[in-house]
Amino acid sequence: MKLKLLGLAVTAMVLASCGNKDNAGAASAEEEKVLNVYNWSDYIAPDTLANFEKETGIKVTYDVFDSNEVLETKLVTGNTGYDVVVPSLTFLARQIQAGVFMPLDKSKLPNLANLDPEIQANIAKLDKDNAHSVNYLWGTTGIGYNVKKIKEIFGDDYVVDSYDLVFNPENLAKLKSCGVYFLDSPSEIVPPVLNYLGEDPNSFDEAVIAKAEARLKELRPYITQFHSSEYINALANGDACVAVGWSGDIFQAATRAEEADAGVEVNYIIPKEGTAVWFDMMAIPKDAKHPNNAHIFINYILRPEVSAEISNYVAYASANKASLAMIDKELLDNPGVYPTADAKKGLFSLAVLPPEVDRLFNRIWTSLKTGQ
Ligand code: N2P
Repeated sequence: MKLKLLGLAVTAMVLASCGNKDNAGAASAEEEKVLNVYNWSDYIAPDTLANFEKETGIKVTYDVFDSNEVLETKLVTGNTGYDVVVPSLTFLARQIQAGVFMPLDKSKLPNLANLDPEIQANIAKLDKDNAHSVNYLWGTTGIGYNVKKIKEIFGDDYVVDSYDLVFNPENLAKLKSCGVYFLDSPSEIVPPVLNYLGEDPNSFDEAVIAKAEARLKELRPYITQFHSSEYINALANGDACVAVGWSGDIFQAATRAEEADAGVEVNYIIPKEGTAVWFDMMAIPKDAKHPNNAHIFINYILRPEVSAEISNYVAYASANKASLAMIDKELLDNPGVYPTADAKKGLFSLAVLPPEVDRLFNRIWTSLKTGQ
């Protein structure tokens, strides 16, 4: 017991001296020059990490995931070995409550000043004082489709502007043979289905959620694949003619299709009924081994030119106001990336799910996928 107390006292002293400016250099020198980052797949520019390593001498190990559920399972177990992770804001909110993250040391993040104050204020509703997280990019969930295939099946005059294309079983049945992808995540699909059915997308009422489940069961025979990243290539090479997926991923599919020059044209729309908007947040797990390097990395990403380069490459929207002048005009003018004021009215954030609703979502998903 005594030893333990002594240990605590020593730790407290070391921590106190780390907070002292004169010792900041020494403290970081003690940290090994490595950084472990866990980010979404297809979510960074090709040379971002190499440039960071060259400038800082910090070697980055970069792993990827494609759903909040996968990331959360790891975070809750702890000991992830990661120094920076990127959950969506509504997931981050309940992870903060679970004590998963350390508060950021804002004195190490001068580039926070580059962020859009309006978006920061919105984020602060779930991460008080923006204490634990920094926006990486944001986007929407919507419909990606093969322009020619949809015309072939529904006629030249058919306009894709509604979730009716994918959430109405009669329509989806016609698409099965050309490939239908849905995101493999209940939290991404159940709320838009509820919203399409005229219900509150964020209802916690079991009877209301059951309506989404019933509709998904009707749609199930026509969904050829549940996956949250493979739809990019599937759309680009013509293996899928429709996907419920994320804005930037679908624009990346459009770019890949164009580069392949094999006659595939891909487009993305925000359905007129409204859909989910989400914010992906960089945060540092409490047990991170390289928190100082993590701050250096987050501050690097916050540079206007670095942020713009990533945003231009992955086609997601940036909350970095100072970077907007460097974002390609084509992207800024694309209503699928930066929604119009009108489209914004229909966007909803996802709710922070209480554990029982979270369990219900997962049960629905398992039963949907296994057919039991
Ligand atoms: C990138 C996925 C975008 C993040 N492939 C979805 N929150």
